[in-house]
Amino acid sequence: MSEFFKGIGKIQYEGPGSDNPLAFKYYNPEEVIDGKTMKDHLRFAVAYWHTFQARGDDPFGVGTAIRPWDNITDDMDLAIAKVDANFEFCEKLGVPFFCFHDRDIAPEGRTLSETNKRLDKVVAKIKERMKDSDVKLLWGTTNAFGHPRFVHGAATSCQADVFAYAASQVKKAMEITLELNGQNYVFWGGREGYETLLNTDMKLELENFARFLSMAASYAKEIGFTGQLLIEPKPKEPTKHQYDFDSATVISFLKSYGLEKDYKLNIEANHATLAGHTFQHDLRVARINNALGSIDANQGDYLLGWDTDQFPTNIYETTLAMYEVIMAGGLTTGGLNFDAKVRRASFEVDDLFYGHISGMDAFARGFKVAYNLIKDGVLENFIQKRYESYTSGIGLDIVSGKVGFKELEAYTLENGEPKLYSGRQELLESLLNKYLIETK
Ligand code: XUL
Ligand code: CO
Repeated sequence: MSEFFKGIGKIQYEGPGSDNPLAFKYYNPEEVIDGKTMKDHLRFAVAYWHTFQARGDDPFGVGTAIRPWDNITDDMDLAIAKVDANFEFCEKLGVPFFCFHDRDIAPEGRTLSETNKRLDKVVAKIKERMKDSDVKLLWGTTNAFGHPRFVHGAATSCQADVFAYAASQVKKAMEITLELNGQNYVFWGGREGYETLLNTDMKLELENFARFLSMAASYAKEIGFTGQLLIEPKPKEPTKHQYDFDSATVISFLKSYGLEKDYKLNIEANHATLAGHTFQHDLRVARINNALGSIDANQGDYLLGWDTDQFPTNIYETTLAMYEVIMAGGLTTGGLNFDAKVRRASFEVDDLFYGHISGMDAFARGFKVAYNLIKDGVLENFIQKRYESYTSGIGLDIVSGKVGFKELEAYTLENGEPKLYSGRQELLESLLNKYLIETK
């Protein structure tokens, strides 16, 4: 087996003092915090599509990437070689998981059965590599948005035969995810939305979408897939309006169609910001609804209106994200998947390593800061005090459903104008900064 990333060895933890660009400064995989290693808390994953498929092309120019597999011309040989590249890359970085779309690992054939045979070949190769590797599959998914047949959507297509095609594709992708012991299965509705309502039966599309997800959940049970099913919200791009707009919309959709027991959410930072929320907001909405499943770890550019999928480096945001994760009880079957790509001008292989190392360090640091904030009760104690009035007297009567408008009017007439207290935002922000700067 040939080595693809020559000259790059296993990435080691060297600590904050290190200036070695190919070493971790904050991510110490074996460090135990609260009884668990950092590796187990953070559960990083490499995204196959960005790392092994993306070429750096954009609407204005062709790909710029220079990759060690560029000389392989046969597309199946290339698919097999990329499996080796994936395992070598994950092992060198010490990343325990990877994630893929069916079409990332094997190119489509002329028919569905030829395509499925190609998938089987690559899956056999992945299984063989898994035998003597610790690298596992975090989640599998289906690319039901790239091929022209999905021009009007997949589960929400106006054509029933396209709905059927998408179902066949998800069926197979679920089977291979199970075969590879994948811990979750993700649905991201890349074309499940609309360009114009002038030609759209929105009610039927939403109902069909729910039917599709219900069939998927039944099939998962039928084949014994016990992993978590996840929906990844995104408000727009590629469609003008995507049905899985944000956490709140997806949770309400799931509840409307009785699917909330079968699905949780995969929250992506840059999707939350495209929806006009912070990353923390969408994670919080998921957390309080017991729907936080997994995370696509990246960041956007606040000056750009599209999904730039950059490696996460903003420690303020990784801290607040990990705050929600810890408060939710950890990632359980989920992980931090780097749905992130190097910039077009970062076309060398080293850049793939730099991107992942900086993302892993940013989340490791964010995790520690968040852990300390929670351990010291910095925000939670304040929040508890802020809402204290609901724990006794009239507040307790409100939350326990003992009073209605008449009793509340009587209370107000008797007690008069409420005394108000400061929200102390600036104080809390300065405390957060203190933890960001001083956490060891
Ligand atoms: C697209 C996106 C996808 C999903 C998986 O914006 O995030 O790559 O994560 O289909
Ligand atoms: Co994503």
